[in-house]
Amino acid sequence: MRQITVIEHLLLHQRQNPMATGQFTRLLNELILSAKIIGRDVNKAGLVDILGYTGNVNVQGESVQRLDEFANSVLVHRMERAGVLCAMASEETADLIQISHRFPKGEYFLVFDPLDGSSNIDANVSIGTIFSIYRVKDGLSGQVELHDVLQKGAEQVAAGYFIYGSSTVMVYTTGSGVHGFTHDPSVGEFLLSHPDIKIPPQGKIYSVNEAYWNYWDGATQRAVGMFKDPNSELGRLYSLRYIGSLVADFHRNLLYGGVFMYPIDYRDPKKPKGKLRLLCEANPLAYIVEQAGGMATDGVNRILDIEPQELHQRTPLFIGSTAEVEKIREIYSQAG
Ligand code: AHM
Ligand code: MG
Repeated sequence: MRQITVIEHLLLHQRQNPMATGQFTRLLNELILSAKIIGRDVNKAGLVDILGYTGNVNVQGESVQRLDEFANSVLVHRMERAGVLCAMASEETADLIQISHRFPKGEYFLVFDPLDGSSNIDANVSIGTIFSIYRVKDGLSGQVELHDVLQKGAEQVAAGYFIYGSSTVMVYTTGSGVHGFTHDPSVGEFLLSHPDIKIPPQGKIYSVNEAYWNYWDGATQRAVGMFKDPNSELGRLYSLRYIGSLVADFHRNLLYGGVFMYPIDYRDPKKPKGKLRLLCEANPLAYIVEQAGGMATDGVNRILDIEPQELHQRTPLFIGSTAEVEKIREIYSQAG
């Protein structure tokens, strides 16, 4: 069987795909290489103890970074040198990451969560890197300001994630469907394994941290309650699946159908909009789910229509199959 790599796939779809420019291909190549490096270190995370590393210093006297810091530094280092970005933003960094004057700049703005779900690393749970790409005005030079690059999610030109699990998988969209590629270590390439992914219109899975039940408002409790009631309008009893690693929960629901929820809760008054971040988590997954035929909302608004005000803005998130997300939106709209 003919095996197709990500870049071949991008170029094959060149005619329909205006994203297959040299700059964009370069950007994607650099992201893929970064993910291979991150994936390699994720896979050997458990060996750190066996090899006798202590504290933060390894046997060579080099400091051993936490994996999320490592992932962040790999991405910043590689992407800064790619010559295709005007700026970057990372979940790990408070401000915009400027491209040094030593490197050429390009027309893209990259946002990423370098290692989402990293608190799960020690238990061998799947974790992931999420990315979101925007094109910005030409000719941005010098210091890039937030207002130069902040755009709503609907303006994304590409988005995707790498999931480091039983195998490493890359899922991405450039606006013409969602495609998945599995890393084949024997050839060192991501090969097309999930062409044109479509999320089932209704699933059987709901994913939410139900321990926060007492901290939810009535509408959220009603929305979640619906999945435990086989007589609800959705007409079936659901299964609860919650890994606590966004990429892993999202990826499973994308393939099997269902809904992932991270609603507002009132545990922490400092987080009145939930935990997840609009730019590096909600927007890229919302773009993917819509391209796969699903939906993403904050309960009221389409995620991709939210105008971002700040880099690390948080948002409630309901994302997945249309039947469930529509129903949740209905419940919130009735609650006013
Ligand atoms: P992180 O970016 O600090 O890793 O946090 C994000 C993670 C997501 O992967 C996951 O969906 C969520 O936090 C789980 O949160 P909770 O433990 O509150 O259920
Ligand atoms: Mg995260």
